[in-house]
Amino acid sequence: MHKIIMTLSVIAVVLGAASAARAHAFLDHASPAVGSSVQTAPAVVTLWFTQDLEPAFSDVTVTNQAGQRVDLGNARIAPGSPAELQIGLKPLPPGTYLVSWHVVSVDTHPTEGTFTFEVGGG
Ligand SMILES: [Cu+2]
Repeated sequence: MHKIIMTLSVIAVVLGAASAARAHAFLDHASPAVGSSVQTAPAVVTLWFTQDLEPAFSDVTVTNQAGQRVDLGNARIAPGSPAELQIGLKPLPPGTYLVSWHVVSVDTHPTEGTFTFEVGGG
């Protein structure tokens, strides 16, 4: 019996090491896409990460070229999709917008980054 317990704990350690070695929550893709130019102003920015997020410590803001917030301050993890972060937007005039995100993945590792997208004026 003792031997079985020892074997199980070795397996647990190996599995733990494997999951710790996985990448942290980096941005996988976003909508609007990173660096893209869209003709229609989006109502929401959605970011998909490579790992599930810790909701209490994950946030995103969107600012215009003057540095003013244009998001609605309602960042949230999408229901049923724990690696997906969303935030609503005010009506956006043409311009370039900066998306700044900082998240903590479920493995407790913090990551952050920025990207821009452009709303075209024609
Ligand atoms: Cu990590």
